[in-house]
Amino acid sequence: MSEISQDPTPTPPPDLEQSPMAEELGKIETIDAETPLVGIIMGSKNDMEKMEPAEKYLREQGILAEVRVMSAHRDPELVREYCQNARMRGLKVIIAGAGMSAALPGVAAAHTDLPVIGVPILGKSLGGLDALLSAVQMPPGIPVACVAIDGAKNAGVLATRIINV
Ligand code: RP5
Repeated sequence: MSEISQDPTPTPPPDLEQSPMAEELGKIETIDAETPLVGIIMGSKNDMEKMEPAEKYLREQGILAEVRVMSAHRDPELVREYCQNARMRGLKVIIAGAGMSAALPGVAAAHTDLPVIGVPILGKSLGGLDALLSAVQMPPGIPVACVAIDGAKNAGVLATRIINV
């Protein structure tokens, strides 16, 4: 039977500043500093140019945003998963832009309790009213804060104000 050796002198606690754990904590802080606070989503890559002013304004304020294309009707599962995980991932606001019968802002709001800002995008017909009404006329309990048609810059401004409350 082998003997278990016992060291009678207890090991002194490691200096936290120098410990591997301190190094890891340092890394986590670095990652946190780079976590996007705003998710900018849009129904089509063709919406990108119209949505760019939101990202630009946020960048000018030093607020990191991530930009994703996902359609409420073409990628419903992706939209659900993204919005359900948004708070856990550290996002504070979702900006959702879409044209035509723009379901994306409302669907996003249905899957998260974060503030959702809708950007109705001018399509080829109805002067953008289709998208405006789809975003703005949400039933009670599932709010979308809707900016003007093609009003992406204001979505960035509003998101900044929400974050700075
Ligand atoms: C919406 O339908 C998109 O947000 C876009 O504005 C509109 C047309 O989509 P594409 O045919 O340009 O992909 O889903």
